[in-house]
Amino acid sequence: MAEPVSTERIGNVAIVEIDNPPVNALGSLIRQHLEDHVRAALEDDGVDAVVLAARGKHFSGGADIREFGQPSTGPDLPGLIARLEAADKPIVAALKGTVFGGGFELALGCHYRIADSSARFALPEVRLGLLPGAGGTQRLTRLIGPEAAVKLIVTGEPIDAREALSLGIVDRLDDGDPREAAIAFAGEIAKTRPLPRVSEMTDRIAAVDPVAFDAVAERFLAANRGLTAPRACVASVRNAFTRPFAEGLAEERRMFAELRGSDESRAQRHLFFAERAALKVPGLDATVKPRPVQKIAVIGAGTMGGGIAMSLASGGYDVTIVDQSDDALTARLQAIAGLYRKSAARGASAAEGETALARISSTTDFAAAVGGADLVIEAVFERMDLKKQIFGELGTLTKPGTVLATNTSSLDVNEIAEASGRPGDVLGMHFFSPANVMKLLEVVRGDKTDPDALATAIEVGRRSGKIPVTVGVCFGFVGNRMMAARTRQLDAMLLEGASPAEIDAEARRFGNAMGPCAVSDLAGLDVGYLVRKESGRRAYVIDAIAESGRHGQKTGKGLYRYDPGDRRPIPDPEVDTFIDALALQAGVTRRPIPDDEIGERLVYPMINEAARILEEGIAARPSDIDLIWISGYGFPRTKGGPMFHADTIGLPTIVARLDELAERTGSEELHPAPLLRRLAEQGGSFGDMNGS
Ligand code: 3H9
Repeated sequence: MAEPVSTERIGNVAIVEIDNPPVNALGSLIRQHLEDHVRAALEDDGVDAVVLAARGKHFSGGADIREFGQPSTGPDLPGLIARLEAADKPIVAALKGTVFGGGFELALGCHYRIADSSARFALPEVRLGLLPGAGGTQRLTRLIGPEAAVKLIVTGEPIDAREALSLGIVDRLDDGDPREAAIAFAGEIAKTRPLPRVSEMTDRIAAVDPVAFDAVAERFLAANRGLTAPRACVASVRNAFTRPFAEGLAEERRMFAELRGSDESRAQRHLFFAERAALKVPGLDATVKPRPVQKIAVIGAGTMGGGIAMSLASGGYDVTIVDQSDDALTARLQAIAGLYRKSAARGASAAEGETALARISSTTDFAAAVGGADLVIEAVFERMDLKKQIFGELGTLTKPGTVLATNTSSLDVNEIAEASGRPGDVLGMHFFSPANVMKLLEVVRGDKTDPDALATAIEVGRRSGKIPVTVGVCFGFVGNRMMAARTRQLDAMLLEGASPAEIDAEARRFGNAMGPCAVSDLAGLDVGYLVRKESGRRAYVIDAIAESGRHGQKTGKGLYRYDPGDRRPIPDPEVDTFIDALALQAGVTRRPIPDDEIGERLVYPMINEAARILEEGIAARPSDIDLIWISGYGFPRTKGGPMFHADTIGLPTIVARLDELAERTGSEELHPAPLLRRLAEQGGSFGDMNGS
């Protein structure tokens, strides 16, 4: 095995190089080797300057996240960085690719920074529920000033090398090899003194207006309400200009340790790995290559078709929207152009919007559009007969090898696949509304889907900025099937005595932005009603309300009522009276339902359904289910998804409550799934099933 850190001597310059693929994470072993190599170089009388470089594409992705939560060995990163900075010989960082988190902090401890144009800088710790904990908040603030620093630290957004140069993060940009450039530079400045140490810089923090700073910070915090880490980031940047360096550093370290142990950070770290794990699909190894795709036809000019087209265009694909109606196509293209204008007005790049728009065309010529496509995505009404007819035509009109995808949200993909006559090419690509915004893509693998067709859908999703999660065929797949389990409980609770406002209040307390009743009114009660009707299902209360003509916000009345032009839900006594009558008919005596019972019944039945989904192999691992609920259904990120949350509560607690609820309500489906009961009895967890 190659040495994880090595030293090479060129003249009076020592090049200390990290080699820890894939991202040069700074785990304990690397820190120990770095410490040893740098010390040896500094102690060597023949060395006048040191270059700190890294092999591979990336300088460093930061601290090794896998080691968080384990006992720490070797020198800690803040200490190592402090010793580099205190060195009496110049240390020059040679930067390229990812310079993230602890990797960025390491570079800030060097005396000079040279980068090539591939370098991207970020302090993304906030996205893991953390703050930069190796001096990043203190040094970056001193280097570029509090307002620029707080933006980088609270958003976690990367900036490119050019911006880093203009902010003063980088001393020199060189389009050749940054290692070579750093060696040459180190030779030039080897004898120059004093050494610039960021911790000693005071220019940018000398005359800060704290009121102006708070105003800027508040803007960034507004988008992160309810999260702890962003507030800690702001507090720490503030320390950088209000307290001495050593105090600010100690406080940063204290906050970092506290956040690292929090459920909020554990949940976000889990999601980081969940996103990567979801791309590893069982049965799809690295030898399976996606089919080449450039031209994509989207069938259906509805809102969904338009949103899908926008996502694909931003991924660089040429998209043709096909519909029978010229008017529908014209209206959809206008709507799409309007959405791009709106996002440009909100700060997105207008040029990128125009480029994406130019990639979208439309036609009523079905045969021509699908005949030239490498991938076809059908996004028409949720009706099996219609979908089968379309796939029958696609089977003959498309080229061999064209991947055929249906955007169905619940229908049997195997049945649709058979209708095409070439089921190996067929799968589901279930986008979520609004499809240009929502990250989730459920990729539905049919029984006969070819591995390379599956790899194609995953790749197209990934390039289009989605989080593709592969699932198997069943009614509603993973997300909507669990949602249906929740809706059945919601409906039962409405009948038994809970009001929509009580249910929604409990969901908001849990961390949802909106409660499920308000969401149903927003989406339209008729939508769920029609889906259930098509599949022979019924929600006793909600469907009766929909049938009474109350369809939600669009009719001014649903589970709530709405004042004209106002989207705020207002509790409606008419709804109570309506449900009272339904309960009477059903022989149910209504009762107040305690808040904690409402909370449990909104979440535990979903967890139970998820356990059945895992038993059936519809989802490959619990973390895939978490990803689906976080990226497609607004499950609070800080809870890490339903399966992670289940582990946090403790499976025995959930099983005991489900047993009680099943007993009291007589509901068969509330009996704990065998997998859930088994895990609870054996002291296991869903996390164990993720294999990490
Ligand atoms: C930190 O630095 C704390 C400090 O402030 C203070 C410390 C005291 N650790 O994403 P990819 C793995 S917190 C461990 O597919 P890409 C990843 O899981 C850290 N593993 O590649 C995957 O493994 P696998 C702050 C990591 O090229 C493989 O590398 N830093 C780490 O698309 C490839 O990853 C961050 O938050 C890590 N830090 O993107 C950066 N990073 O093959 C997090 C990656 O087994 N990382 N892995 O699935 C990223 O944003 C992206 O991974 C990166 C590369 C841009 C680096």
